[in-house]
Amino acid sequence: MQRDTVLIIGANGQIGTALLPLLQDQFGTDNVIASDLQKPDHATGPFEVLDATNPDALTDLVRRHKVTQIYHLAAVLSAKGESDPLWAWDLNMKALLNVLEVSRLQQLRKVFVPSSIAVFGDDALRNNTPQNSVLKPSTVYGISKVAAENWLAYYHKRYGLDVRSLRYPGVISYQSMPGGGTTDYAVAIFHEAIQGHAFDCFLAEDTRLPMIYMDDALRATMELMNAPEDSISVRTSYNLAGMSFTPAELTAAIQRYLPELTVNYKPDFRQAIAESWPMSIDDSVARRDWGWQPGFDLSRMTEEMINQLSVVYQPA
Ligand code: AKB
Repeated sequence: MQRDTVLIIGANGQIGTALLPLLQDQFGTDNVIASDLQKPDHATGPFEVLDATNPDALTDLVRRHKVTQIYHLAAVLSAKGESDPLWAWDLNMKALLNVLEVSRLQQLRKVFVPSSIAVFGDDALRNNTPQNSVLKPSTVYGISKVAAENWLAYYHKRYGLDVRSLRYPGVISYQSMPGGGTTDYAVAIFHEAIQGHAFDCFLAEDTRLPMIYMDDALRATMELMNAPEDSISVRTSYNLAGMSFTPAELTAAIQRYLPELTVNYKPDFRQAIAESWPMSIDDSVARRDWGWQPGFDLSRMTEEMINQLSVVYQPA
């Protein structure tokens, strides 16, 4: 059996931080190279400072460590991207094309590149959004993910590169904060609630969005990456669903544990982004192809977040 060496690009981000220990369990700590723009204070296992937009640096790293798989998690997200669209496009596309080209040239075995519900926009059904929908995104992040999905399919078809992808909904986790997304409110509210603070929500109370708990997002990622190659029928990106809720429903779920929580609704520019996205996702193709089943609904996720963050914010 071939021994894999895995590279995570964007290891300091919300998903990278939580995925690293799982990949270390599967492949062995020394066989997982974490990389990002800065070395964190407490790196567990090998870490490389990497700017993924630099093709020579990426090639050198892949060769030195004999990397066989890449998880490319670095991207500018939906809300942040809108502050400088050309910068976001440039960064997202440069890093993606470097990853694909280096993976092709160095003959990597597998590559994971996430996509997002941000690929959908006007003209897609907002309820139970189907796998094959019209993709007219409202943000530069969404445009870059639609382009990315098509590049993934192209590299698979033209070069046989085994590249796999999921359209993540908003990911909810306690391990680290997301940065620059439209779904970030659903993480930030827990941190404020647990500290006894009022929460200013940048979305209106009835804005329904698809979300997923980190454990489910990671399990989906591992299940997709470990699925037999011939079971993968989607080479753009799979729809993936966990749960769907509004800020008002999330507030009520948290208030079952922290009844004193108050929320002030102050919708800003992110409201229009959220309103262009699905309210719920049809992930039947992922269920059929590689057996996807979510494990966390709103109440189980809320209980888990409160339990985990109670430990993080425990008084010393
Ligand atoms: C964002 O809000 O931009 C991300 C996403 C849904 O991809 N969390």
